[in-house]
Amino acid sequence: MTGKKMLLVVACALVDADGRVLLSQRPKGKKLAGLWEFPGGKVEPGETPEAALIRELMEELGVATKTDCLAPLTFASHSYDEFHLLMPLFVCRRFEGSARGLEGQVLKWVRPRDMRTYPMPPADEPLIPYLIDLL
Ligand code: 9L3
Ligand code: MG
Repeated sequence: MTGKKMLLVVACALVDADGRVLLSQRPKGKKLAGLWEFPGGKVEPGETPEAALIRELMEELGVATKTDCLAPLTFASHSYDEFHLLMPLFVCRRFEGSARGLEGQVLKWVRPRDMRTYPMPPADEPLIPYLIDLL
């Protein structure tokens, strides 16, 4: 028992034709600023994880995708001071539009084996080996 609130956040490994995955740098002023994360965000009440992710990808990156194009890969379970984060990671290889940092964030397409050189939030880092295995 931690007594912490559980926070459900969905994240995506967006994969390009070369097997690179999109990382998004958290902007200044936000929590964990400067760290490179898998794009995504909080699941709102009444939303499915897939719907939340489709919404976030459009809001943050201007990328359109569909539930059929989201494959569950693994998840993160990580305790922050204020809450416990549960974060499913989906893989998406089929999407429309070229990703842009619509919230001012810097984007980078990175091979999973090169991700160690990008400082990540502690929840995201343990997900890298699953992407190395997959891609
Ligand atoms: N978070 C961690 N890794 C990620 C994402 C998308 C989110 N790949 C954490 C950071 C915040 C919380 O989840 O503590 C909520 O995310 P946001 O709404 O601040 O982006
Ligand atoms: Mg977000």
